[in-house]
Amino acid sequence: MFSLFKTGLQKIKAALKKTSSFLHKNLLAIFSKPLNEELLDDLERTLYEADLGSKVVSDFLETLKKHFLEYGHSKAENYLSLLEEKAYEILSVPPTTSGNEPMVGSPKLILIVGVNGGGKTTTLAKLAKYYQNKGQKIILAAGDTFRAAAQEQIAIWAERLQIDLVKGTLGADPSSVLFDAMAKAKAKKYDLIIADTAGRLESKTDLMQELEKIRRIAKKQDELAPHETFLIVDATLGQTAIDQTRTFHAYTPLTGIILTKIDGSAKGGIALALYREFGIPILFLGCGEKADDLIEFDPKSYTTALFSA
Ligand SMILES: Nc1nc2c(ncn2[C@@H]2O[C@H](COP(=O)(O)OP(=O)(O)OP(=O)(O)O)[C@@H](O)[C@H]2O)c(=O)[nH]1
Ligand SMILES: [Mg+2]
Repeated sequence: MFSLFKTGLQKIKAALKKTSSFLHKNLLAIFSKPLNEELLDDLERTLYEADLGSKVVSDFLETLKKHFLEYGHSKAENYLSLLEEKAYEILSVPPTTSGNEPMVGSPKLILIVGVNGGGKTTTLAKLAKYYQNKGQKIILAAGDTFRAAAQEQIAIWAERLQIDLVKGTLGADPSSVLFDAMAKAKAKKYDLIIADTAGRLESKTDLMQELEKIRRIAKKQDELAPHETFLIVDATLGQTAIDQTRTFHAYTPLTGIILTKIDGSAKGGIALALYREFGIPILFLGCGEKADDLIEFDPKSYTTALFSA
């Protein structure tokens, strides 16, 4: 029967279309000839352009060379399958952090962090809807007290999704907003607090240290908090995402990464690059501006989509 609802694989294929078209077209052209040094250079360039990152690129090159030495020239399709298998193998290595564990203890706090304009507030709304659909009682904490518009933006989402919100006042300490939200969540038996934070450049030490303070204050309410810290990364940034992740992880241990704007990007390989580098679970992909534009990250669907035509 014709279905209006896309399956997970269809959604991820659509979201990764730009990246997979780019990879497929270039890799097929390269693999149609017997491998030689010049083609390996072209191959390396193509893989870098899809933002797979240096570690994944060398994993891929090694896999191909090994196959070539053992079996000689193969059909292009075989090479593509080899890369797909290798990508899946990379994503199958156990993560180094927990990441989106089933809700234990309550209320649970998810802290949303990332650089300016990466999609934090929009993703927070998408997550709120996602967990709401799973039957969780949710409260949002408007921890971006830096921009006036930020409070309004989260209030609009809360209203639209019919989810409770603890607002802050402009210029207030974001920790205090979080503290109030956690107190309310405990008293009123919420399952989950999702806390927004202001955008911060990873190079601004004082702002990064503010994250440490936010964590300290959260621990006054619950020593296990924040139970999750999700870094929101704009996929269109490419390799900059690696540096961002490294710095954020150093100031506030991350338990998960959500890649946004994957819909407009030919740099969808960054998910693989990030996982290879840090082992922090990639949890979701953001693929648009609406509350439903959130795809649960599944390594199998991702690798299939990445190497599909
Ligand atoms: N195409 C697309 N746009 C997105 C996605 N996620 C967020 N956006 C858009 O990106 C812009 C910034 O999103 P915000 O959620 O305000 O980003 P932010 O990180 O909260 O920004 P600051 O609070 O200013 O640091 C908005 O126009 C969003 O609609 C996505 O997955 N795909
Ligand atoms: Mg925001």
